[in-house]
Amino acid sequence: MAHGDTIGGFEKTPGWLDWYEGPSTPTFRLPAGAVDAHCHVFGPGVEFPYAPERKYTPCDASAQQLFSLRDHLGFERNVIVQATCHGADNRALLDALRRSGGRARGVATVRRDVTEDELKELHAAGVRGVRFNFVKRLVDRPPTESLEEIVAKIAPLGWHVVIYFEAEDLPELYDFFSNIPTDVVVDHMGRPDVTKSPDGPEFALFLQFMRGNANVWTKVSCPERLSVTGPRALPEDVARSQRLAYTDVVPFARRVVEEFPDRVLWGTDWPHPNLKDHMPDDGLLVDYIPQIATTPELQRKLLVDNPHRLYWRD
Ligand code: 0GY
Repeated sequence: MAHGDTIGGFEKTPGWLDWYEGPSTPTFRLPAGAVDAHCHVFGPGVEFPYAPERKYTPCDASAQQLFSLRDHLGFERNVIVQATCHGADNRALLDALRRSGGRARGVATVRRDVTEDELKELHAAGVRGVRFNFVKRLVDRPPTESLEEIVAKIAPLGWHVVIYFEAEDLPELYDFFSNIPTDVVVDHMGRPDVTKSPDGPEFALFLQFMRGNANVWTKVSCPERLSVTGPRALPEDVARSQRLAYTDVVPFARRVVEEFPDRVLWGTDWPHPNLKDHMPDDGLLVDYIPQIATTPELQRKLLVDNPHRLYWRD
């Protein structure tokens, strides 16, 4: 079903896949206090227009719809990340944070000229970080000096920087990232190419980046985005009965969870922007978690302790 094709005068990017309605109930029971630490709101466009500089136009995905999903899956809280389709206009994000009753924190996008008062307003609403995006299909990359200026402005607030990049770009960005003085959170393990070996040089560089920088965390999220075999790597009856999906991503995420148990986060990535071949059942995504965090202790750190430490420390 389409979620508001042209409401507010916005027409979705051709081929856009809408989020999955009626997700299944996960078999895995999330621990009390679990946080979905990577998700977005889109619009609604009629209320919160999409940014003129956006590279895609999504379907609407409102705060209320996000909170319904949270409750259905068994999460208690969300970290809502500003999506590039809203540029540096954080109004939809702030509205969602205010509606959450303290159960959501946010990561915003700001420009170099952001003022102290604007940052204070974002902080009061629940923002605790900014996102720097280096994925070329999503944004035109801003100059490094502007990012350094932003870091200097947000560091005194105790915020962190979320970075999103493709694995092939890490060598070029490695030194810049290593010099960020705040905590740094890498989206989706730096997007490894999972057709390559988790023991190969590309993923080794990412692991080295985390080993060498104790301030770097990562989200072990988005198997649906990284997977090549997709949700049905196993024979369909086995996959369905055991609710195993995206198994080709497991060796990467499990390695990271086990080596850095105190610096990992997990999120659904709802409403899953820009997926091309399938839209995940968010219930099945939750059932991916015990494949990569295999003990109750690792699960508690990933889903409860770590996100609380980073986002609800004040
Ligand atoms: C994600 C991934 C994507 C998009 C965005 O802000 C965004 O537009 O993050 C993507 O297309 O890979 O993490 O949501």
